[in-house]
Parts: sequence; C-alpha cells; structure tokens
Amino acid sequence: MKTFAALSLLFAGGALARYRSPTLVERTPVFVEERAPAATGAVKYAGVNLAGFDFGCNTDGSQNLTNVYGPVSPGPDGAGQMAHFVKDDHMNIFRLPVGWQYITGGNLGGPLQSSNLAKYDGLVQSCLKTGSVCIVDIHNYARWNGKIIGQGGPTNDQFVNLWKQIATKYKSNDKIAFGVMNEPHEVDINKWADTVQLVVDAIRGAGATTQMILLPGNDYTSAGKYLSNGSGAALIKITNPDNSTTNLIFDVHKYLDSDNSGTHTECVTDNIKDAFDPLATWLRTNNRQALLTETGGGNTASCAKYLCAEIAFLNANSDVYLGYVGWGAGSFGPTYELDETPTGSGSNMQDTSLVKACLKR
Ligand SMILES: *[C@@H]1O[C@H](CO)[C@@H](O)[C@H](O)[C@H]1NC(C)=O
Ligand SMILES: *[C@@H]1O[C@H](CO)[C@@H](O)[C@H](O)[C@H]1NC(C)=O
Ligand SMILES: CC(=O)N[C@H]1CO[C@H](CO)[C@@H](O)[C@@H]1O
Repeated sequence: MKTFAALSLLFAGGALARYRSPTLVERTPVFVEERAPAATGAVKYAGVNLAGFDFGCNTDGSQNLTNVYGPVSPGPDGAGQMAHFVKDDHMNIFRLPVGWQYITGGNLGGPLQSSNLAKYDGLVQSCLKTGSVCIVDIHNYARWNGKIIGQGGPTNDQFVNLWKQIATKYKSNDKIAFGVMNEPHEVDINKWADTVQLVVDAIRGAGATTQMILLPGNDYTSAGKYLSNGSGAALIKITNPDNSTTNLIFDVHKYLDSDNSGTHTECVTDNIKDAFDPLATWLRTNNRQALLTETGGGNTASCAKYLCAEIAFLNANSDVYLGYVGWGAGSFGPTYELDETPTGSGSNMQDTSLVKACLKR
C-alpha cells in the first residue's frame, strides 16, 4: 500500500519531477538463502529503462506534457546509451516508458498523435536496431487524469483502442513486448483483469500473435504483493485467443529502499524472502513466468550489496524469472537518486557504479 508521494528532481536542466508513492516497510531478510540453481543460472533478459517520454506522468494518471523530455535528439542520446549497454554490458532488453497523454496528444480514445508517435518510435527503432527486446510501456498507473480505466474513468474501449493501434504498428516485429500498463494501484483487481483480457484480445487480434505481453498487478505491480493482494489469482485467468498462456508474462516491480518507494539512495533489503522466493514457488507451481521491469537503487554500497543479491536470486531461478530491467537511464541525470544513465558520449560511455556492480553482465 502506498502511503505518500515523494518528489524527485530529475535531469538537472529539465526541471522535471517524478512522483513515486512508497509502500509500507516489509521485513528485512538478513541472509541470502542458499539454493540449487533451478535452471540455467542466468536470466534470459537483462537491461534498463530508458525514461523520458513518461516525464510529467503522475500516479493519478495525469501527465504534464511540458515535462516530457524524451531521450532522443535534441535530448539525451538514448540510442547511444542502448548501444553502449548492449556492447559493453551485454544487455538485451530495454523498457521504453511513454505517457498515454503524450502518445495520443492528450486526445483520450483518439488516434495516436503522429509527431509525438514519430519521436517515440525513433527511440523504439534505435532499440530494435540493437537486436534487443523493446518493451512499449504505457506509464499511466491504470488511469487517465485521476480516474481508473473501466472503473469510472476511461472506458475499456478507449484503452483497447490505444493498444489496437500500437499493436497494429508493431505487429510484425517479434522483439517488441507490450507493457500493458505501468503500476496499477487501488484498482478492483478482478475488473482490472477483465480490462487486461480485452487488451490481450486486441493485441493478438491486431496480428501481434506471438510477442510477449506483460500483465501488470495491483499495488504498483509490487512483486511482494502479487500473491497476497490477489493480483496473481486474477491475472492467471487471462488467456490468448487460442486459450493458451504462451508469452503472457507477469509484470512485477520491486525496490530495495526502506519503504519500497524507489526514492532513497540507501537499500535495506534484497527482497528474496518476502517477495521473489514465494513468487518463484507460485510461478513454478503454475508453470508461469515473470519479468521484473523496474528495480534499482542509489549508487551506494548498500544498494550494490542488496541489488546484486536480488539479481543473483533471479539468475538462480531463471526457469521462472525471465529477467530484470533497472530503473532508470534515458533522460535521468546525476542528481536523480536512482540514476543509471551512463556518462560520456558516443562510443565512450561509462556506467554508474550500481550498473557496473550488479546490472551489467
Ligand atoms: C506543467 O509543468 C510546467 C513546468 O514545470 C509548470 O510550469 C506548469 O505549471 C505545470 N502545469 C500544471 C498544470 O501543473
Ligand atoms: C477456449 O475456451 C472456451 C471456453 O472453454 C471455448 O468455448 C473455446 O472454444 C476455446 N477456444 C479454442 C480456440 O480452443
Ligand atoms: C494488503 C494490501 O496491500 N491491500 C491492498 C489490496 O488492494 C486493495 C485495492 O487496491 C487495496 O485497497 C489494499 O490496500
């Protein structure tokens, strides 16, 4: 449960703000549990978020479009960052957050706005060029301007229409993954699962029949609450049109600071005992997989210790965890608490200490 909103000043020149509301403290495990590797010993996907087209998005599903600062020319060099992450760090997945308002030009239920889409697609294409998986992430907390999709806010049809257009655009590229929604919270999870089912039907119906679709749960899609708050039980019922669940992947987030907010530079937990271990058991029992699409911490010794332990656990359980995506690079800068944006330019970029210690491979 999120209890308050914290404001983080981001890229120095951009006067940008990102709000992230923290959850309550969960218990802090002290030891990393020893267990036999269940699979290959390495997750399939490792990467980072390239943020910027989501700047101005708030947890109430509004977006102040003056704050959008995409990591594309004339902004930060997102293409160069991804090329660096692939070449120097052996990464192979990038999540590309974008606000619903930005991509539709503020026209709820309307067509994608062509000039904004062209800018965002520039980032998508430079991701695809690296050969990596590229997640299209709609960063709206299951809402538009304060109201929940299919629960008093936008209609399911308006949301389905958005995804129909995105899926039509990217249906022929098998490296695209569809991140249905960033961090739903305070939703009726059963109604939300019905909404997500309609989106899955629309994406598959548009011709994107094989790509990954990420299924986001309640409580800011918290890995620690996926089971206890009913997200898993509701979302496990979602199927493809052929009744299979192939490439329907559970989307989870988890931070390592004292309130799971991802707003502090110090970390206090590796999330294994309270989140990733029980979730792994459930996934294995149900023959399903999850992808951790947001995790991270400050460039500090405590975060290196705990994040490396968290990632080691995912690697040891790579039969059920497909991978991890750090938060965040792109348009963030050194004043941001969770900065993972490399410094330098062109083909000479250097990683932050946390990327170097834990996220690269
Ligand atoms: C949007 O952001 C700009 C720049 O930070 C600010 O001046 C403006 O007041 C904001 N608008 C709203 C409606 O919050
Ligand atoms: C999927 O399951 C439903 C309900 O059990 C059934 O009516 C339908 O025919 C099935 N579709 C396919 C393609 O198997
Ligand atoms: C324990 C817990 O996280 N409960 C939450 C489950 O989801 C509902 C609906 O969003 C919340 O209101 C609860 O706080």
